[in-house]
Amino acid sequence: MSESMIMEGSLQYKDGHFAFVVARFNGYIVGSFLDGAMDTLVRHGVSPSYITVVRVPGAFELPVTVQGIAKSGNYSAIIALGAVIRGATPHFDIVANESAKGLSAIALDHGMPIINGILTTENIEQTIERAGTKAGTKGAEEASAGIAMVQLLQRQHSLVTAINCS
Ligand code: INI
Repeated sequence: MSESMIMEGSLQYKDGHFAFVVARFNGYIVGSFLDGAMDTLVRHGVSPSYITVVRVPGAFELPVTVQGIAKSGNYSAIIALGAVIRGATPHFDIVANESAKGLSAIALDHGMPIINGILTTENIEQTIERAGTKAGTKGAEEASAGIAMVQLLQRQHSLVTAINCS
């Protein structure tokens, strides 16, 4: 029996340019996501000079900013970071849903990795658990997903090109 082809993104990567778009709202928490994500990118071989950080007021402003960066064509992946806490806002559902929908639409429109690092939680305890305590840091997960997706989409593109040319 012939072997299956398994395509997945490697976590070693040094060539890509990464942009973080970071919400200032709940900055204490989101700052820890950014620290974890930066640390993960650098430990996986990405040069700090290839990383750009853009700050926006809140999660609701993430998609429009990510869209502008995606259009520039200068980045391999964009990682959006934010924290929306249900107890803290009467318009939780609007901020949480619209920001996630916006990011998905940009990823599909541009065919590029847009990582949704917007944490949505019920309360501050759950939030703190994802900011480097019990459940590790969400930022590290998002950075790993960014590296893996850049490489996976590149390989997929090469494979499709090879199939089309054969
Ligand atoms: N923005 C967040 O990133 N997280 C929140 O929990 C939040 N709350 O609680 O309201 C929040 N609101 C601000 C929003 O993202 C926009 O910045 C604001 O509505 C202006 O458009």
